[in-house]
Order: sequence, then C-alpha cells, then structure tokens
Amino acid sequence: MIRASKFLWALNRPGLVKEISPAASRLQSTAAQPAASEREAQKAHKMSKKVEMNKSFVMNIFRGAAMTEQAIPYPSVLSDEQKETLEMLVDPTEKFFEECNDAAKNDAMEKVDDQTLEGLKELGAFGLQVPVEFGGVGLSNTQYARLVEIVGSHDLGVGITLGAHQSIGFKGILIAGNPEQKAKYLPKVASGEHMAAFALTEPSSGSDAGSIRSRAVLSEDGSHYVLNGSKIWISNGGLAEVFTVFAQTPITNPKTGVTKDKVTAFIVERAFGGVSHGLPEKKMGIKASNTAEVYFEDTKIPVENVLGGSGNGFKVAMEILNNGRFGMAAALSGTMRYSIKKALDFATSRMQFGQRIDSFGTIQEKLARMAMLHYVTESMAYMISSNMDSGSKDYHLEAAISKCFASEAAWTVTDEAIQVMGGMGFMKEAGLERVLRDLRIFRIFEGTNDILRLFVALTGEGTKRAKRAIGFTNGGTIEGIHPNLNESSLLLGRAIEAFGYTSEGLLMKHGKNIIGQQFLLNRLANASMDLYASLVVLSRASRSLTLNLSSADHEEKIARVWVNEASDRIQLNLTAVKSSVSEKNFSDLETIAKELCSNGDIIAERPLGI
Ligand code: MYA
Repeated sequence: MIRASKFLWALNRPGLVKEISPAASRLQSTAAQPAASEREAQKAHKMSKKVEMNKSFVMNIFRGAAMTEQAIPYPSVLSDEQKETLEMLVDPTEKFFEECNDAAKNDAMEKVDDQTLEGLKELGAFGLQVPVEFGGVGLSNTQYARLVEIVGSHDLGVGITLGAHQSIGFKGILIAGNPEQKAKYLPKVASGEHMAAFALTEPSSGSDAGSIRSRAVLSEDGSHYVLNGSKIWISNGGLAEVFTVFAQTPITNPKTGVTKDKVTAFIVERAFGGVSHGLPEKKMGIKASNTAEVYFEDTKIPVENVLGGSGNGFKVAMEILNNGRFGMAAALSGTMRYSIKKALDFATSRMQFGQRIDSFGTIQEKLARMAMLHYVTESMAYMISSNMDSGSKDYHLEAAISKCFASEAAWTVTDEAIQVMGGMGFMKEAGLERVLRDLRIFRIFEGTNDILRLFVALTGEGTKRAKRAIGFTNGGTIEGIHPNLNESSLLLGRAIEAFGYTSEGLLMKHGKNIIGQQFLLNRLANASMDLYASLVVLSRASRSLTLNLSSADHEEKIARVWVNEASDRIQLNLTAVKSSVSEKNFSDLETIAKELCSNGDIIAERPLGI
C-alpha cells in the first residue's frame, strides 16, 4: 500500500498541528520562537518559495490555486528545425505502417513480423529519443509523441514492443545513466541490435512496487553484485538482451551503521549469464508483443552497472515510469483517431429507416463525445510533452492523469465506434475488435489507473495550503483564456476554488487518516482529472481562436461542452466527499464488499428461490 511517509508533512502544516498532534503543538508554543509578525513573514516567504518551486497545475489546485504557467498559453516548443525534422519522419512512418505492417497478421501470429521489426530498425524507430551521438534520432518528447501517435493508430502490439524497449526498457540509461553507461549501451539499443526490457514486477509485487523480493548482494571483493529473483509479465522479456532490473540490496547507513534492504536499479545483460525466460504469455490483447517471465539465477552484475546509485532504485523506477506515461496518451490519441474515422466512415454511409444514420441524434451524440474525448487526450499529451521539453520537473501528476484519462477514453471511444457500427463493428474484418482487446491492458499496466488516482490524490493532499489566490482575474475567470470562452473560464475558476476548499476540508476532518479514505480519494482524483482536462481544452481552444485556425469554431464548441459537463461532474464528486448520504453509502458499500469476501460468493438468494 501507499506508505505514510509523505504524510509526515501534515504534522508541520499550520492549522492542522493542533488536531493531529497536540504534543507537536505544545512544543511549538514553548520553544524559542521568532516574534509573530516575523514568523508570518518567514511563513509567507517559505510559501512563496514553495509556489515558485512547484509549477504543476494539478498539485496547486489542491490548495485552491490556479497555477497555469505550464498550461496557458498552450505550450508550443518545437523550433522550425525540429518541425522540419518531424515533417521528414511523419510521412515515411505512416507509409511504413500502411504498406509494410499487417496488424491483424501480427495479432494472429502472436509476434511482430520479422520484416516489420527489420523495417522499424532501418527507420530508426528503436532509438527515437537517443541522442544522435549515440546513434539515435535525437527526438524531443514532442517529436516522439507525434510519431508514437502514428504507431498507436496502426498497431498497439508493435507500439508496446517499441514502447517497452525505449519508453521504459532503456529510458533509465537515458535519464539516470552515467556517460560510460550511455556510451556502452545506447548505440546498440538505438539501432535495435539489442532489445531492452524493464523488469520491476514480481509474483508478489505488482502495484506495491517497493515490496519486490529479488535480491542482489555485493561480492566480497566489491567488484560485482550477485542477483537472484524472478520477474513476471515483462514486456519484451523473451527478446531482450538488456534489462533494467530492480532488486533489493543491503545498504548501510554511514551515520547509524544500520543495514537495511533498499531497492537498487541495475543494467543487466543477458550475456552476464544466469538469465532465462519463460514461454510467451497467452494474452487477451497486444498479442503481437512478447510478454514473459524472466529469471535471474546467480547473475553476476559488475558494480559499474548500478543505475542511478545504490539504494536509489525505487526513485529511478518512478522517474522512468513518470517520464514514459505521456507516451501512452500520445499513442492512444492515434488509436482514437483510427476508431473515430472508422465510425465516421460507417455512420456517413449506412442507411437505416430511409436515412443516413449520422442524421440521428443518438449517433450524433456518440460521435461528438468521441471527438471530445480525443480532443482532451491529444491536448494533454502535447501539453505534457511540451512541458517536459521545456525542462519542467513538475509534470508527474499531469502525466499520471493523462495515462488514466487516455486509457479510459480510448476504451470508451473504441467501444462506442463498435456500437455505431452495430453488428459490423463486432466482426473481425471491421478492424475494431483487435483494437478493443489491445486497449484493455492500458488501464492496468504502467501503474493501474486505480493506483495512479490514489497517487494523484495523496500527492496533491500533501501540498501546503496558500491563503492567496493565484491565476484568477478579478472577475474570477482564469487568466489567459480567450474571451469567447469567458463563461467556461469562470466555471473552471469556481471549480478550482471549490476543489481547494473541499480538499482542505477533507484534510481537516481526517488528518493523516486521509490515507485510508480511498472512497473519498478516488472522487477527489476524478475531480482533479476533470479540472486538468478542462484547463487543457480551454487553453488549446484559446490558442486556436487566437491564431484563427480553421478549426477554431469547432474547437470552441468542444471546449464549451466539455467544461460545462466537467463542471457538473466536479460538483457531484465534491458533494460526494462531503455529504452524509454518500458517507453512509460508502460505509454500506464497504460492508457489502466485506460480506461478499467473507462468503466467497454472491450472498443474495435467487429471486424466485429456484
Ligand atoms: S511496468 C510496471 C509498472 N508498475 C507500476 O507502475 C507500479 C505502481 N506502483 C507505484 O508506482 C508505487 O509503488 C506507488 C508508491 C505510487 C504505489 N514519482 O511511500 P510511497 C516517492 C516520484 O508513497 P509506496 C509496466 O507495467 C514518494 O514521494 N516519486 O511509496 C510495463 C516517496 O518519496 P520520499 C514518487 O507506498 C508496461 C517515495 O517514493 C512517485 O511504496 C509496459 C515512497 O513513496 C512517483 N510517481 O508506493 C508499457 N511515487 O521517500 C509499455 C512515489 O522522498 C509502454 N514516489 O518521501 C508503452 C508506452 C507507450 C506506447 C508507445 C508506442 C505506441
């Protein structure tokens, strides 16, 4: 479970000290303190430093502030040269997937066709973000997002093969590797000569990533570690030559002399010996990608292959995952575009009851909602990639939200595309059933959406409160939104304030016990997702209106409907965490679940007793 460590901050929070820790409060009042005004000034200074330090919109809404610096104006970071490079890559990538790859065949074979793999290597697709000096294409996150979108629109099985390789497999070497590690490993993974994999999950450690049991012990002469353990569900596990492996290692605190196990990340070559793997797993979707168990038996890892410092492995793992999540939103934007196009082609040609079915309100609502979900996802993907390209470190919550949002939106959109197509949508030849199967895992891997929602809510609840409003105009709208969207901007402003008050109220009520209030935290997370989604669409539509893009009016409508509806959902979620009716419902739901679990079966008698 998510541990309480990050909640220690609460003991220092002004206003909460008394409720949570009377002892701490007493201590504060008796210790030598600066004069009250001086204390206030120090506090304000500290707070303003904190504000400067964290630019995440999502982090700041937990204190009722609209920190929009990373979001408004909608960031556009590519130089002309980067745009030109991208232009040269987009067409050949599209062409390659249209002409050389067969997603249905890969799915049926349960492997990516060898020719596809070779073609992708030639295109440089295995090293998109590896710097040019190490043989890669040297793309920025935004350029990468655009290409990944193409992959996602054609073949998610291939996407996972490429993504598990570069988005997480060797990403650790890119972001935490030292110059020697980069020089040694990047050229071969960039060319595709060596496939890479990320080995974190174990039989008894899934969401609780810190509880892994694989263990690496330093040899007596200090030259190498000896690794033992097994990993499960490793994408590319049966193909990889290079693994980023996480294992417990005994670490002695130099101050106290106490030795404790802490996670360390290692670069492990299959060639080190003692590395083996199981058969490819039989899966519901992304069948073309290889998923396998990987075993390490007395694998000798040279000490120079520790990645990011011994004992820092948990942080390295989190950084890799944080850094890769926007890619999922980008890929799934592409998938949604594919599904929507299928639905549009069908809806505009299918006649029923003497009319084209796109003339019916039921179909119109579906199509419009699909486009809205796509718009939000795409807006998130490119906002986050741009923030990362600008050097931001404050994007983790946004990236987690984009992963949850994209994986749920892509599922809904593809499911609805099948519905629009009716019986035809259910047929393999329509090309959507494979996509729906492929999509199911996206809500589970790279951090389940359930865990990521808790991560967002708990991290947000850990921010310090501010007394002053940030990011609002005097009229209460969000600064920088196009005047055509004033009403939506006002709605968002009000929702942010309400969210801030509610999250503060929750903390006052539950103190550090908020950690166990998952019914409430999920609703807070859902509201925060709607707030971020509203911000990104308002920002993007404002940019389009300001630039007078040909699609600006269309986007304005999407943004308006989105914010109107999101604001209602936010209100519902915020009411649910405060109302006594919901409190009783949550308590009943908890009891129902407990009764079911202790019975191990449905409890209600069959209605007719037969
Ligand atoms: S790979 C497997 C994926 N597995 C997971 O994602 C595991 C999920 N679990 C977790 O993330 C953690 O265990 C959680 C924390 C979040 C539950 N960023 O006490 P704690 C810090 C930065 O809360 P725990 C796969 O699926 C925290 O502040 N820091 O920890 C392959 C604290 O720091 P400090 C973080 O209770 C899929 C410390 O860590 C973060 O143990 C293939 C401890 O915190 C964070 N996020 O649990 C995909 N979290 O000590 C292919 C915590 O300083 C890719 N901390 O206070 C395809 C992609 C794209 C497709 C492309 C092509 C089409």
